[in-house]
Order: sequence, then C-alpha cells, then structure tokens
Amino acid sequence: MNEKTMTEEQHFEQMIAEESICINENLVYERPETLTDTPMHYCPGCGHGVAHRIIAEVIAELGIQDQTIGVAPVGCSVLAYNYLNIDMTEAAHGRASAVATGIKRVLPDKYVFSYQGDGDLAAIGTGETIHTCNRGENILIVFINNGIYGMTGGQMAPTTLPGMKSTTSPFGRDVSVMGNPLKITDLVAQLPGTYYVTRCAVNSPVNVRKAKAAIKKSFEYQKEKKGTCFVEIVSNCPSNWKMTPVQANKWLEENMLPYYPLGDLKKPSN
Ligand SMILES: Cc1ncc(C[n+]2csc(CCOP(=O)(O)OP(=O)(O)O)c2C)c(N)n1
Ligand code: SF4
Repeated sequence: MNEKTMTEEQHFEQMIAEESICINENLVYERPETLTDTPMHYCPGCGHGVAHRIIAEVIAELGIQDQTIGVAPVGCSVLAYNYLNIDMTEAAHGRASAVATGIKRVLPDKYVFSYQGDGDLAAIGTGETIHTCNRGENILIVFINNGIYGMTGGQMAPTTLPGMKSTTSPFGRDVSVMGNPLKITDLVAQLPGTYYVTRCAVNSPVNVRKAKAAIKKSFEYQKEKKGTCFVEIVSNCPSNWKMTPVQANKWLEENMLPYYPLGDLKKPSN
C-alpha cells in the first residue's frame, strides 16, 4: 500500500511503527538518556534530584554524553554515579575538584565536572577548591549549598546561616562563637583562574531554568578552554531542616537567598 491509498488511520499507524512520531502527543517531559532508570535515594523534595536532572538534560542537549566525565563527592550525592548515565568516578571527601583536575589534564578533550555539597567543597575540601579555581583548571564545579551537612545528620556546615539551627548549633549558629558563614563562591570569584562564577537555586521553576542555563554555558566555556566555571546551586534539605518540601523551598527563598543572593559573581566580558 502506498501513502496515497492509505486511510488517515493507516498512515498514523505506520508513522508510529516507524517511530517517526511520538505515541503520546501531549508528552512534555521525559527522562533523558543521560539519566539512568533508577529511583533516586534522595528524600522527597530534595534539591539534589533536580540538580542531577538539569545536568543530565544539558549533557543530552549538547550531545556530549560520551565525552563527559563527572566526579561524585562524599555526602548525600555520593551515589550520583548511579543516576547520571555518563562516565563517573568517586572522590574522597572534599577532593573532587583535585580528582577532576587530574582527569581533565589527562583527557583534555573531555568535559569534566565535579559535583559537591557545601561540607564537601567548603569545609574539608576548601584547600582543593581554592587551588583548583586559582589555577584556573578548565573544569566545571557544581556546588550544592543546602546550608547543612545532610548525609551525616544535619551538623553545622560552613554555609549554615547565622541563627540557623543544626544538630551542632541547636540554639542557632552564634557567629561570635561559631564564626561567620563562608561565602566561598564570592571568594573564588576573586581568583584569577575562574572565568564564570554564578549563584543559582532550584527552589522554583524559573530558578531551575536559570540554573540549567548556567550549567550549559559552563560546558560551552569549557569547550573554549576558558578556565574554571563555578556554579553554586542554593538547595534545600527538607529532612534536616525538619520541614516539608514546600516549607523548605519557602524557607530557602526567605532566608537563604537574602544571604546568598542569586546572579553572576563573575561574568565573562565577551
Ligand atoms: C574524610 C571524611 N571526613 C568526614 C566524613 C563524614 N562525612 C560524610 S558526608 C559529610 C558531610 C556532607 O555534607 P555536604 O557536603 O554538605 O553534602 P550533603 O550531604 O548536604 O549533600 C561528612 C562530614 C567522611 N565521609 N570522610
Ligand atoms: S538528607 Fe537532606 S540533602 Fe540529603 S537527601 Fe535528604 S533532603 Fe537531600
């Protein structure tokens, strides 16, 4: 039967058989091939899952699945390699940017990124973070700032807000005793090796879209060998903040964002 003699219905069936159209005409959302078909272990509403998703979408959209290598941290996202369907390795706590440095130097044509929480990146890994950025390693560092040590039960992190309760600051962070929160993103923006430094969030659809755009730009800059790109993603930890996901995102907006304002901290001039 040729196309001219087919009924509309037969033509439609043939298109489905040839997979030239999608069976669900209303499909607006599907799992990119860069995410494995694995249920994530994250608590309901946790920002880690959203951050994984946007990284995966960017890698799929840029068509660099076979050319990308990720470095997972120690922290709640220790199993990131189970979810991102790309080459990934694990680093000891805090050392992800050093491991990413090694990978990028050996395989300079690969797209390399580290994915790190605030305890990982801004406490135990402070030295690696600063020196990686100062050297201007041509990698992307994704920094998930949820203001707390999530995996180990909610201890105070360098990013914990003044007055914020954690298991090790049960009456709230007293800066006169416990020191000030460390705005490490502001710090690395001052270093000559960083090319693009920005702060995003994943608490609302518009912020998720902006965070995705920042990650995409960073991979594009990496292709142009511009130096270190650093994307902070202000995230939540409903479990250790002891809130529902909705409360956590509201709290993030009202408390985290005034302290960690969103936007570019270092923007390429061209
Ligand atoms: C060398 C070493 N020190 C301490 C720990 C314990 N530890 C595991 S995860 C973690 C904190 C992780 O917090 P963060 O990086 O903020 O990530 P989150 O879990 O909040 O995503 C700590 C202290 C460890 N695994 N290894
Ligand atoms: S403990 Fe916090 S950071 Fe960890 S998965 Fe649960 S909500 Fe996410």
